[in-house]
Amino acid sequence: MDSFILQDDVAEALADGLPVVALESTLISHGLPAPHNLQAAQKAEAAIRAAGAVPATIAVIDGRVRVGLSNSELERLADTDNPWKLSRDNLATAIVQNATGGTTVAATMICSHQARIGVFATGGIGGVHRGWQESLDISADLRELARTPVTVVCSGAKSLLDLPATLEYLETMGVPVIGLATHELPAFFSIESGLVLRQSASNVAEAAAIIAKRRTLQLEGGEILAVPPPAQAALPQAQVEQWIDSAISEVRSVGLRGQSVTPFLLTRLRELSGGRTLTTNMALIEHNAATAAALAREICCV
Ligand code: PSU
Ligand code: MN
Repeated sequence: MDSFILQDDVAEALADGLPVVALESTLISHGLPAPHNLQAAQKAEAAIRAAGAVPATIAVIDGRVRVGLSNSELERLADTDNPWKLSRDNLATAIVQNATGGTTVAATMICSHQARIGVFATGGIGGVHRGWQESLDISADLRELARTPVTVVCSGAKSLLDLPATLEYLETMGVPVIGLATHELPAFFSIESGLVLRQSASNVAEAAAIIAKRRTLQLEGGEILAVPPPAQAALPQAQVEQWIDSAISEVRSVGLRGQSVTPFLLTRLRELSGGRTLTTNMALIEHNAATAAALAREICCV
């Protein structure tokens, strides 16, 4: 039994050299509350199709890596109780144990690369957590970006994280963070972060040229194309920081630790913002998907 399955339309597009964009699925399994998780996934796929590329959402369903999900498989993942959150460390175990789960940025990059898909869209990558000095919580996404040649189109890393430390870590690992028509790292919900990027591309054509040059030079690893959230949906950073500060002090007073901290913070941010962070999250996922499709078209046509 083959444990790595390409959906027909994805396989055909790849065989014909047509543009394909991978999508992660942890945002379905863990990142967004129902029914918004399924909606975000469907909207991202539709945005990629509308921009002239083929979407390939990646997940593990019943122990099989699926590159390209049917709508019923998307629903299946969204409905699964206790789905696995898959990264480099537990991907093989999930396959052997017939598990179902969402792939993080790290696992999606691994599967995309195996399927020969070079462009991948998501909301935000994992990163260095605030308080990393004590917890050592640094997402495996960062190490994956340093080793696997896939371009991740995203709005930076979630502002819950320690963004300056995340940027330092990426620079140390030699991962380019390329701002798309911006010289500032977006802070996920916000256009601004106050963090200056070392490089930017004026448009997707220039980004495609930079990526092609990196492959020619055989520089290992992938890159981040950092896309600010669309202006009409973006939230001011100062406002988001206030919500984060109060949510973090609640975490301390409740005494939460470990894996449960981030889901708690995300839920509280949604509540404190009256649902605005959720609206912004959905909008930027869709926008990044469309941008990734434009990039994939540039790459497949040069
Ligand atoms: N950023 C978000 N929402 C998410 C994630 C990141 O705004 O759901 C997910 C991504 O799939 C990312 C993962 O790859 O969280 C990182 O998890 P960890 O920090 O455990 O590596
Ligand atoms: Mn982590």
